[in-house]
Amino acid sequence: MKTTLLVPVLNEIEGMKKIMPLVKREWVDQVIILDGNSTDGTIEYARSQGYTVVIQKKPGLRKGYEEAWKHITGDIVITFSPDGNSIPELIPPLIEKMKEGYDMVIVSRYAKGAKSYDDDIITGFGNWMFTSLINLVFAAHYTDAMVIYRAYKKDLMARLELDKDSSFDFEEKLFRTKISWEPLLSMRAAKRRLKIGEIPGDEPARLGGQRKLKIFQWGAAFLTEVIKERFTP
Ligand SMILES: Nc1nc2c(ncn2[C@@H]2O[C@H](COP(=O)(O)OP(=O)(O)OP(=O)(O)O)[C@@H](O)[C@H]2O)c(=O)[nH]1
Ligand SMILES: [Mg+2]
Repeated sequence: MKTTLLVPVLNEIEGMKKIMPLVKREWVDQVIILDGNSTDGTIEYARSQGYTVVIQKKPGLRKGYEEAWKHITGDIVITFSPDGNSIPELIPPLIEKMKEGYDMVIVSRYAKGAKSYDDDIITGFGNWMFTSLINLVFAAHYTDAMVIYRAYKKDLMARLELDKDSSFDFEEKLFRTKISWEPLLSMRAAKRRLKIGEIPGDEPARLGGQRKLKIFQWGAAFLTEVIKERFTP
C-alpha cells in the first residue's frame, strides 16, 4: 500500500517553513506540493527542499486536485494543509487506521478528544451545521465532514466522479467563488456506503499568511451542493 501526501499551498511560505520540516520523509512514499501559483516564495522554498511541485493551471483547490491526480503514485492520498491547521505527527496513525481497511479516514476536529483552535464562532457553527446536514441527508455518522486533513483511496476520485465538471461548476459560478471537494467526497462516500473511519485530531490555529476561506460564498455553495447531491442518483 503506497501513500502520497498531497500538500495544497497558496502563498503559504510561513507555514511551509515551520511545518514541512516536521513531516518525516519516511512516513510516506511520495510528497507532492500542489501550488496554486504562489508569489511569496513558496514554490522556490518547496523546490529547494527537494519536493515535487505541481503548479496548477486552472484556479481553485478542486481544479488543483484534479491536475495533481495524474502525478500521484500512491494507492492512498493524504491531503494535508501546511498552514498550521494539520498536525504532522498524526500522519502515521492516520495511515495505520487506513490499513484497517477503510476507504477514507478523516482527522476529525470535533471527535471526542479533539478541538479546533482555528475556528471562530462562524466557522465552528458552519462546520457543525454542514456536518449535521450531511449526516441527516445521507444517513452518515461524521463528526467532521468538512476538513481537508484526511486519507482516502486514490481511486475514489474516479469512483465518486469528483472530477466531473458538472459537480461544482454551477455553484461556483452562482456564488462567484471556488470551492474544494471535501464536502462532496464526504457526501458521496456516505451515499455509496463506503467504509469511513475517523481519528480525533486537534486543529491548531493558522500560523501565518492569509485565510482563503470565503465563509458566506462557501456556505451558500455547499448548501446548494447538498440539496443537488440529495436528488442526484
Ligand atoms: N494549490 C492550491 N492551494 C490552495 C488554494 N486555496 C487554498 N489553498 C491552500 O489549501 C490549504 C487549505 O486552505 P483552507 O484551510 O481551506 O483555507 P485557509 O485559507 O487555510 O483557511 P483557514 O485555515 O480557516 O484560515 C492552505 O494551505 C491553502 O494555502 C488553491 O486554489 N490552490
Ligand atoms: Mg487552513
